[in-house]
Amino acid sequence: MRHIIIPFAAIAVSAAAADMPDTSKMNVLLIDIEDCNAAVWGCYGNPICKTPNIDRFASGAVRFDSAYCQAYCCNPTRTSFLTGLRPLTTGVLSNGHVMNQHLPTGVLTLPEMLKNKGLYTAVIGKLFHTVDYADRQLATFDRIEMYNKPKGWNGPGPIIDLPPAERARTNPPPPKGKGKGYGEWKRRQSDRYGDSGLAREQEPDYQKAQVAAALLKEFAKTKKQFFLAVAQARPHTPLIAPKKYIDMYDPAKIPEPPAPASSLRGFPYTKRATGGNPDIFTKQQPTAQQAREAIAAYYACVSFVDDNAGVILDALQSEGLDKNTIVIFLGDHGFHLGDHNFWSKYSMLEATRRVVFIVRVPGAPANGKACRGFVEFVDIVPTLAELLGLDAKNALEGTSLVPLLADPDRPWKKAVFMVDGNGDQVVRTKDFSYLEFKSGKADVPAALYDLRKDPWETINLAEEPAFGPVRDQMAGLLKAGWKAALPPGR
Ligand SMILES: [Ca+2]
Repeated sequence: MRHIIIPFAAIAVSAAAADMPDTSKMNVLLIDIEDCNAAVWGCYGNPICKTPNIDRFASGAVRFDSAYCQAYCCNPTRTSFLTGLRPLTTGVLSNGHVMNQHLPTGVLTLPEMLKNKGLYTAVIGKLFHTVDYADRQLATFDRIEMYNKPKGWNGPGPIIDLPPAERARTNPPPPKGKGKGYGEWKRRQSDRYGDSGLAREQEPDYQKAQVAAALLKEFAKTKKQFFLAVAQARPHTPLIAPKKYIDMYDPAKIPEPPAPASSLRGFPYTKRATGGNPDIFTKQQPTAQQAREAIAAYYACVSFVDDNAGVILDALQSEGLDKNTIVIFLGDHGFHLGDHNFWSKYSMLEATRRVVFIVRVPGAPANGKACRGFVEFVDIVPTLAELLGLDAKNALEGTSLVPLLADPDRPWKKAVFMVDGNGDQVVRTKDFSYLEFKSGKADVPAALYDLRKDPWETINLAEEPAFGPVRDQMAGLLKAGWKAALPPGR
């Protein structure tokens, strides 16, 4: 079995760690939301979308402005950030890869590491991609709420009685395995946006926040060190939310998406830019009006999630747990909102790579500041391993962020990396992004963007002779991989 690494990390960060409080007995609260464009949050600079709860949380936490996921859909990104390993190591490269059939022998996931350390572990909603893919890992949880239970799990029943999810009752899918009927239902479901037809109290995402508040109340009494993961299904498609959130945004006041098709040169995904998308507008591109309506609906979903996060964070505070709980707020990967004529995910571009990622460690010197250094989701496990003294066992492929929680301005990684299930890869530095396509899904073998002049990645410079040396350099960095981009002295 491979062994770690934590001793090395602990020595290497000792200077910064000296400024950090003793975190070894702290609890961990992870709020993970689905398919979130990082730029929609007020604290990330969005002037329209209203997110007062997370803005307030960020004002007392470290907001990572240059945070990147390692894969662009649920299963590979979650498997990566829950193991501290990159997708090429986990072997989980797409939503179709069953985690327990691909993970190398002996690899632990974060909840298992925390359980081994003696924490009480609880999960509300989705953490791993599906219960079938991670039954062994889910079985280690002390509590599972609002999610399917793995075989053999024998934990306590629901902490509060909730009515069955209205959505499932009012709009049931046809039986799975019926082929076309199910596919068509799924498409229509996913393509919807606007009023969900439900009151906030009927929405499963709000109910998850209620359950979280109840569990936090219990944790305040039992005083056991805990790990609690709470999911939010929005702003994943369908982009539906209670009417009061939809009414917050007037589509007429939503600006046109950037990077329109007319601005693209040497674009890698021309077929997709003119045809259907995954998850929404699946058959054809939206009209300009539909695009504005969908963005407004996305903002409504984000404001809804923000309110739910506020319920959880308020409960943490009112139970007196905020001073002893590490809080991580993240979106599992990004989302296109009409830029490049793209909707949803499944591209190697910035809108899917960049993620919302805010961390509050009580007493950390950098709380209240933004960190602009490159960080990756694969850094989460090394960070918690250092903060809590976990035996991660896995040969971790990220870098503990503890030094940045003490000093967010110190020099850090020079690049971030992402892969997809087809062998396509991207490396992004401060000035350039470089994409290599192996799958045949793209129309070009490579793309190079000068982010200093072209932050929306519209003009592919890969074949420009003047950029030959840059392309060679970026291709070399992509080949050398993450170890060639580590922070100084790591
Ligand atoms: Ca997702």
